[in-house]
Amino acid sequence: MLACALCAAATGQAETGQDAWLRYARLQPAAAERYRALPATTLSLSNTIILGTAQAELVRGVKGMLGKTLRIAVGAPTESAIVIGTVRQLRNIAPALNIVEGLHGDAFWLTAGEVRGFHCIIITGATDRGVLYGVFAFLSRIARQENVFRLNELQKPSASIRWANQWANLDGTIERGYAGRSIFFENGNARPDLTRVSEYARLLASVGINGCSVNNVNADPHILDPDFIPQLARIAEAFRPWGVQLGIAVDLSLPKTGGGLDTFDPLDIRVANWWQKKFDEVYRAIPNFGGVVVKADSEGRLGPSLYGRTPADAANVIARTLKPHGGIVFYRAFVYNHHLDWTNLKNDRAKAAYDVFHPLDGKFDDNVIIQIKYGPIDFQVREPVSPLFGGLPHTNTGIELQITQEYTGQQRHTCFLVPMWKEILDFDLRVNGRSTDVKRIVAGESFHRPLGGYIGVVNVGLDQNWLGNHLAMANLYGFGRLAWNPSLTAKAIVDEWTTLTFGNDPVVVQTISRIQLASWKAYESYTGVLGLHTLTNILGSHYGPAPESQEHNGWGQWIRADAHEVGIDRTVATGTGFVGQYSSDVRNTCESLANTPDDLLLFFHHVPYTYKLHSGKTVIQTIYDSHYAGADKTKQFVSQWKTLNGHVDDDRFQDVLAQLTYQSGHAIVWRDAINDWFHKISGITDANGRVGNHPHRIEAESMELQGYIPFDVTPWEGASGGRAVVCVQISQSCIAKYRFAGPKGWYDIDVEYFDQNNGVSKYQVFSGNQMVDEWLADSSLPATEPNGDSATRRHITGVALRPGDVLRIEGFPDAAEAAPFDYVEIYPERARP
Ligand code: GCW
Repeated sequence: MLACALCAAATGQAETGQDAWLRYARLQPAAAERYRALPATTLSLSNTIILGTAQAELVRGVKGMLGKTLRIAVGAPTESAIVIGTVRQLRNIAPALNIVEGLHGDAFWLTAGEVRGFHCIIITGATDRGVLYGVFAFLSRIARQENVFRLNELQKPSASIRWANQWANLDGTIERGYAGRSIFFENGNARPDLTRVSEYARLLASVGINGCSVNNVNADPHILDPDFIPQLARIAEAFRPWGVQLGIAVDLSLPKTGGGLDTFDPLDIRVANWWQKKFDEVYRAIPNFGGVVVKADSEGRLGPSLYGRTPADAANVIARTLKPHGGIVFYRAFVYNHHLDWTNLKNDRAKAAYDVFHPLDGKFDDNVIIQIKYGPIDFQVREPVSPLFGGLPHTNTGIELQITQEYTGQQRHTCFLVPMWKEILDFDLRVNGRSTDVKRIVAGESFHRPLGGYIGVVNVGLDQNWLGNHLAMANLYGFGRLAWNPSLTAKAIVDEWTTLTFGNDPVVVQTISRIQLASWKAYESYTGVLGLHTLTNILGSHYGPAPESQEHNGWGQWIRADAHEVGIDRTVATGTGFVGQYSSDVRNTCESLANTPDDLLLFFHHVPYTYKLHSGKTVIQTIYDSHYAGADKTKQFVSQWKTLNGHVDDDRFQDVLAQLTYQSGHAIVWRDAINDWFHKISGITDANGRVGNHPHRIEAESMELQGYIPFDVTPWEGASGGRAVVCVQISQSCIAKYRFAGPKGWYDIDVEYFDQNNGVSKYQVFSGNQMVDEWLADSSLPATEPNGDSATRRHITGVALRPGDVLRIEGFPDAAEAAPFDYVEIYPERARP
């Protein structure tokens, strides 16, 4: 790997992450030697557009990894070759070949055999797309230094639907996107240059994703304007060589709001005709158009309920216009009332999807898929499986997973979600007392449905590495791999991804896998445990800690924490009755306090803080301890990553180091905010004496201030002691001083400051007259105020201090950012708290 890093450096190629897991990095000579017998030619049995892509990819991959340029041929072999083509074409040219059974849909088969008397490697599938997937699998094997000569590998996707959703707005912004602007749109139009769209389609295809809906589900009415449809056609063209079908999200009120009708009642014949005409127009421009995603009666979007109609009425009217063209309607089950009365203890947002959709089971046309978020709330760090998966045996269903880390750290935190998705997919809903795990339901197997599958909300952006964090790309890779084969283990997936992304060095693979596999539980530990959701600011950024925001509003993400108890009683016996939406087997587990697993306890039950878990610890002590353990874990991620210095290229080494370092600082912000909040509300002290007790901490407001003034942070738990200091002196700097009283020695100093997105303040730290550090608060965190979103930690190592030394922080405000900071921690080297 070191050699590789050097050769990248020698050719001046920076490792930007743009090629993600398709880097095709040159193998070491000894490894490359194993592929010496590879045929020198690649022969395609036909010259269709997708086979052309597949062949070019094969050439590109082999060139990158082995440094050899394959000869390109089309037609019949005249020498030994890597043959690519569909089964039908293969049968024509090699009738004697014994072709494996079961090649349907997107399946592929990698094998070797005689074609016209020449020994060939064969990559085949029922369709061109299957062949393309086979080529990617073949190249992945070489990248991972596996055998490619004695293959007999048949691979079939678990489900036919494997889609990405992008929440891109036509103005170029992305709802819940964390990696720059949209690759699709800018200024109300499709981008003139769609190169990144083609590259994205390549990434999607390489993990078997076959469809992509490109615009925000909060859909812009202009998406179906007559002059926009040709622009969509350009995007579809960029997708087509990679076998990715285009989809769009539509707003159901369109016939009225943009279509000249006085209604959008789905049962009005004029409305049906309007949709028909619209989609005929779409299919004329885009013959392989894949389908539409619908968000209705949800978070302010209009829907059929306005006319007393059901989601089935609405879905079917569009489905019928798409049906002759093979298109699909993805109707989202994310339908709920966000003005719930929080004072009514029987109200429960978690019940909404099942209440709305279960009575409609069997009423949806067969080209409709109900797109169900994995849990009953909304992409939280932990939720139980949505009971709706078990409640629609006569309806097609798909599971909606979120790759963009809206509630799981927004790619500023590493949080590898495959282990969580696997727990969901493996969960057995025991419908009618039979084994019915989620992965078999969405595959259409359990209830014998014709369609079903996986939808991942991705939200890649123009940032070179697509998601803004190199390690986050494992989630996109993992989503595709799981949709293809949900039985793969999280470890197998992450090992594959790491090898392809960072190379074969076992130290690299082990270290990165370790970090990734521990990251979801770590994130859960310092954000919200025991099924409390991610205790973030749900009224704004969905990023930093703000537990209070869950309560006392209509959004229904309540945790019902009071002075004595916490959690929601969702039982049938005494609570909201949500538990009754599950089969009796699952009900028996969750209805009973004793049987409910600890990690979902507070999702299902309202208990005293002193309630003892299966672990033997009380609820409150578990909250305290987990937040410490989670934050500590992120500190280990940093030291583990540091061991890879020299083992991975310097560009990505530094990028990831900066990201993990930031994360380990923000994890402390989370830890303290949540613990302080529970401490205050419960009045129960931490048995281990840490909560509210920070021996190395000097609050900014207690320092000697020149120009700086104390500031009450909102919500209070976003700052230590609820207060920070701000510098409100126009065009001047402010100073905070502290006289050090500890013993002489080497110290590390952490400065907890706030990095808002509405200014670039400068900070300087002096010991006596000597500056020991300076930096700019120039990141783009989602905050315009000092709070738990903007709180950031600067770590300064190796400062020599003597008793009486004066430590001085000088802050230079900029624009609306008043060089705010919260506290300083001074601690002996290696004793980081
Ligand atoms: O969680 C919420 C997000 C919204 C999103 C919505 C949805 C697109 O905060 O930004 O809207 O889910 O899934 O429709």
